[in-house]
Amino acid sequence: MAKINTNYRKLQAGYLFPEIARRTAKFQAENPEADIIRLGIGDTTLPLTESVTSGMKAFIDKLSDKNTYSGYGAEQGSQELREALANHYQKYGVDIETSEIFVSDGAKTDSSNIQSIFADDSVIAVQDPVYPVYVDSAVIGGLAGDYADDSYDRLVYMECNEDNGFFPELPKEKVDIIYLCSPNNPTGAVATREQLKTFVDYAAANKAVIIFDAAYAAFIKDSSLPRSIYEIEGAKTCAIEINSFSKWAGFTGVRLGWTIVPKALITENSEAGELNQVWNRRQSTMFNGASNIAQAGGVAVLSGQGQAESQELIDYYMNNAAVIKQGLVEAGYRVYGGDNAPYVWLRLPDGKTSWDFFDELLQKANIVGTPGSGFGNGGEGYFRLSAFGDAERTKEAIERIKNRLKV
Ligand code: PGU
Repeated sequence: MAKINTNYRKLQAGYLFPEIARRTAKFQAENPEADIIRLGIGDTTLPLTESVTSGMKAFIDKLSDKNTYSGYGAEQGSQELREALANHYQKYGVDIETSEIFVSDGAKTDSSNIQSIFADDSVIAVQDPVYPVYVDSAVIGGLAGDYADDSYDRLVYMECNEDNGFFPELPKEKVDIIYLCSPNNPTGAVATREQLKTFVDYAAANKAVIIFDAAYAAFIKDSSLPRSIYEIEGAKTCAIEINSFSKWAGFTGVRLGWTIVPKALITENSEAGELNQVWNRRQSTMFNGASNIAQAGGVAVLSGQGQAESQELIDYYMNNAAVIKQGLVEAGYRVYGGDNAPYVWLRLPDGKTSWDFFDELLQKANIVGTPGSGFGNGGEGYFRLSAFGDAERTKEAIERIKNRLKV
């Protein structure tokens, strides 16, 4: 007799973004004349750059010819892309071997799947608020325990709030896996070298592993801030890094990311090299490699011209972030993030819940944003606006907020 995985019943709600889409569609159906501006999901809106489309088209030409056609590629990704990525890390003074890089179809899948290479009694620590994928994946995999009193009893929540600059204190207890996301989704905070060093030291001392989600690394403008956790001494023994072409180069629909599992990484019961082999085994068994067309696009992003063009995309979005931040300050809100991250995180006036504000913003200004509580209890009373929209529409949205939702 088949039985379902009852862990799914422990999930608290539908996945956040489909829920927002559902509420927005309902509002639009009831108000067909409303001109809705979407600053909710962090989804890119600018087209792929010239170097990326030519790189992908050239690859499609190869696929169209019997002599140059290729089928399944290496599960770990093409050697060309892995080499280009290894070279990219050299810019930050970080030496990564190609065999430590695993190309994937994006950071979301990797940040979830990576949990399967750790013991099923692992204690996971997450920032609160947090990208919900880490928590929900732990729930589905049976690592989160039961939900009671607004939290899962086997997870350790590391509070990120105005008082600690949205970077957590070290866990008081011994934990095994620590998710850190910097630049942070949703708060837009970026960890300094000193802040990351405290976590690397903790992880090394406790033989814990940090899962470092750097999906927004390309948005860091301040050169004193680390773009990779491997810029921190000792991190290769205790950190896995996950990254993506999604936000960097507009690949949210193309799908391409990568994960670094250093050979030096160790755990309480494994020697250097074993985790790298185990992730390789997992990917070879359960993943057939990222699309070869997408990988050709990734190689193009990493070319000189490709990087310069991607930087233009980022500058465009970061200009939106500045417009959002400035406008919200003028409207009387306390705002965070937006300087080295494509998200602006605003504190709502006392007593207003995140979903109240979601409805108010939609009804009064026809703007879609993301309620902070969708990222966990620590996000209640906050709201996220995404800088990935069209520049003119973003300006229009901010004018509406200034006129209709002033604090
Ligand atoms: N990691 C973080 C921290 C993210 O915020 C996102 C996307 C991803 C990974 C996903 O990267 P991919 O490489 O494209 O898989 N967060 C967006 C989109 C929502 C979602 O469900 O991923 C957001 O609005 O938070």
